[in-house]
Amino acid sequence: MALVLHAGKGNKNAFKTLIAAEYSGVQVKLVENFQMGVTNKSPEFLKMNPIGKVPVLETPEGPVFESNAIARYAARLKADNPLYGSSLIDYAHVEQWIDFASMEVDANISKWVYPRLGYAVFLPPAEEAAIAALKRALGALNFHLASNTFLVGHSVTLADIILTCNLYMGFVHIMTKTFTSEFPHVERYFWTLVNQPKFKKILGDVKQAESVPAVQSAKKPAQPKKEAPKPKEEPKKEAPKPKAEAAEEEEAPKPKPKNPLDLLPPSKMILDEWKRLYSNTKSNFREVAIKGFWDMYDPEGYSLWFCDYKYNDENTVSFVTLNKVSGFLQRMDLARKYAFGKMLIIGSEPPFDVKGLWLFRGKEIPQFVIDECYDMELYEWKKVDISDEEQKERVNQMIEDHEPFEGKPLLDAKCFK
Ligand SMILES: N[C@@H](CCC(=O)N[C@@H](CS)C(=O)NCC(=O)O)C(=O)O
Repeated sequence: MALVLHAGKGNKNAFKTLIAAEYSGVQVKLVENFQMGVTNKSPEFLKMNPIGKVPVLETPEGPVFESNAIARYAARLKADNPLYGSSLIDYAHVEQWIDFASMEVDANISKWVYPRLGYAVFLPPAEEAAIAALKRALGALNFHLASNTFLVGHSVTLADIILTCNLYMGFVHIMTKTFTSEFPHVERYFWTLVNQPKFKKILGDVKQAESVPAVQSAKKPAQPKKEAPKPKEEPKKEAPKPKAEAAEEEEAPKPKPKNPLDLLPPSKMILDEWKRLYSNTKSNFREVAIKGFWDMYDPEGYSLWFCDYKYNDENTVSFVTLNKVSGFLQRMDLARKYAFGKMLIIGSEPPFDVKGLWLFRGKEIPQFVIDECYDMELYEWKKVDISDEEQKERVNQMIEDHEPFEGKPLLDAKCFK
C-alpha cells in the first residue's frame, strides 16, 4: 500500500521523497486536496507535525516530518539501496553532501528567493550576504563537479536527489543563466539530473528563471478555497503569515503586464545591434564601435546617464568593491532588454572610485529600475548632455575603458549588456 505524503503539488521538499521513492521502488502518493495554509494548520495535521509544516509522511508506524528525514526513510525501505552508495565511506559522503545541500545551498537560495517573492522581509544587505554565501557554495560545488559526474561515486545517490531539488527552487525562481553561467559544472550537473527519467517524471519540464523577480510586498495569508472543508478553528487574525515556502506551491500563471517601455514609439536605435557591435569590435574601437554608437544613438528613444557612487570612501577593499559592482549588474538583470551599462572601478589603491555610464530606453531612467534595483539610490545620476563635447568624450572613454580615466588607472571595468 502506498505511503501518504502530505504536501502541495509543487513542493520541492516533497519532490525529494517522490524521486527517492521512484529510485527505490517504494510506493508514495501525495495526499489529495491539500491546501497550503489551511490543511497544515488543522488539528489533525498538527498532531503529525506540531510546527505545521509540510511535507509529512504517514507510515504504518506513525508520521515522519522534515523532508530529508522522510527521503532517507523512503530510501531505507529498500535494503542495500544504492542511493546510499556501496560502502561506509560512500554513506558518509552521501550524508556530507545532504548537509551541504541543506545548509549551504538551500538556506542561501531561500534567503534570496523568499524576500523577493514577498514571503519574508526584504533587506538589501541580507540579500547581498545570501548571494555571496550561495556563490561560495556553488563555487565549491562547481569545483567538485568539474571532475565528478555525480556527488558520490558513479551513479545517482540520495545526495544528488536532495541537492537537485534544492537547486531546482533556485533555477526555477531566481538563478538566471547570467548567474549560473559562472558555475558551468553545476549547470551541466543540474540539467543532467533533472532530465533523468525518474526525476523528470516528478519534476516535469524544468525551465530556468529568465529574470530575478522584482521585490514583492508581503503576501497575505492563504485563504481557504470556497469548496474546501472549513477548518474547525477559525484562523486567528494574528496568525503568522504562511512562510516563504508556500511559494513552492503551484500557482495559476498570471498574464504578464506589459512594460511601459514596450509602449514607447519605435526607435531607430536597436539596442541589440549596439550590444553586438560593442561585443564584436576587437580593434579600432574608436573608429568602429564608438563611431557606430553615435551613428545609432537616438536621443528621442534613449537617454544616457552618468552615475557616481555616493560612498566611495567605503571602497577600501578591492574585491569587496568589485563584488558590490557585480551585485549591482546582477540586480540590473531585470532591465537587460532596455539598458546597456559600463561601470568603472577606478584607482590603483583604495579607496576606489566607482563611476558608470548607462544607456536606458526612454528619455528618463525607467521607473521600474528605480523601484526594483535598490543600488540606484547608492549613486548620483546625471543625464548626459550630448550637445556638450566634453561630456560626449567622457561617454566615449567610459565605453572604451580608456586608461587612465580622469588621470587614474582602472582597477576593473564591467559591462552590462
Ligand atoms: N526543514 C523543513 C522545511 C519545511 C518547510 O518549511 N515547509 C514549508 C513548505 S516547503 C511549509 O510548510 N511552510 C508553511 C509554514 O511555514 O507555515 C523540511 O525540509 O521539511
